[in-house]
Amino acid sequence: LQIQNLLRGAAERGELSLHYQPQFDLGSREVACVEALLRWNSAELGQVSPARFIPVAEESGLIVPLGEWALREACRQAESWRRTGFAVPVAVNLSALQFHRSDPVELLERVLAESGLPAAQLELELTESVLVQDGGGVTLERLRRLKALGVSLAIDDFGTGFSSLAYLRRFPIDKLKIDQAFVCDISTDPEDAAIVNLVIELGRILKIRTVAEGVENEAQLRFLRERGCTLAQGYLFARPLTAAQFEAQYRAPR
Ligand code: G
Ligand code: G
Ligand code: NA
Ligand code: MN
Repeated sequence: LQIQNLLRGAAERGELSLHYQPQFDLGSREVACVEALLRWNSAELGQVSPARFIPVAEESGLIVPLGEWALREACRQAESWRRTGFAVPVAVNLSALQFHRSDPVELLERVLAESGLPAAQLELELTESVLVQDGGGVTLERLRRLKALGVSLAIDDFGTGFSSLAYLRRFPIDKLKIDQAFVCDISTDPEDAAIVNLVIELGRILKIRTVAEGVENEAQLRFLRERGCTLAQGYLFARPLTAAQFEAQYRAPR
């Protein structure tokens, strides 16, 4: 409850920020996109881990304004980079509550217009919990309208939720993020290896890009490259970085 009360005013007190973690193309080895991740530096509690405050935000509904803050800030930052010749698509996490409780299409239209960021430079990461609640086709309708705006859609933590394979055919998905729980032991555990293989193969057949999350070592990378995974994200390449760090490391010198 203390966390919840402090979190309520966090944006107004300027305690929120975003960190940026790149995804690398396994073919070209270049940064393909960057995921924006919320950080909270509380005046009272110090740095609070998202693993602690995101669940509180989800339960209390605070994720709606927090998520909106993150979306707005990520679009502002990406547009500021783009205008100065550093165009990198940004991926933003959208919680199921944001998607279902209010109209995400209206929000996206508003934030894109306000920031000036071209929609093609924005990706939304949705968890499987977004897709399972398909109240009479409302989810499909919203996803189609988001796609019509020009944003791309990724399924986050793929394989940990309840999505059925049928969703992949029905919904206009551009990218599958293979959860780090499966990636962790791919080079030693045959069952995890088989699951990751299948997801990569599924992506190839359905023409959906695949991203391995939580890549930490060369053995995992070798496995993913051999199997034709499209992209990788993880500590082996980069930790989540501040905007300044990300720019300093990945912006080509002018
Ligand atoms: O940043 P870290 O990798 O510790 O993130 C922990 C969790 O918090 C992840 O599940 C991540 O998806 C989630 N998360 C981080 N930023 C946001 C955000 O802006 N919105 C939502 N809904 N989840 C976020
Ligand atoms: O739910 P989501 O996938 O958006 O959250 C990503 C989370 O995973 C963040 O908390 C991020 O800090 C963390 N993360 C990113 N790369 C790695 C990694 O290589 N190893 C581990 N253990 N965690 C990672
Ligand atoms: Na993820
Ligand atoms: Mn994510």
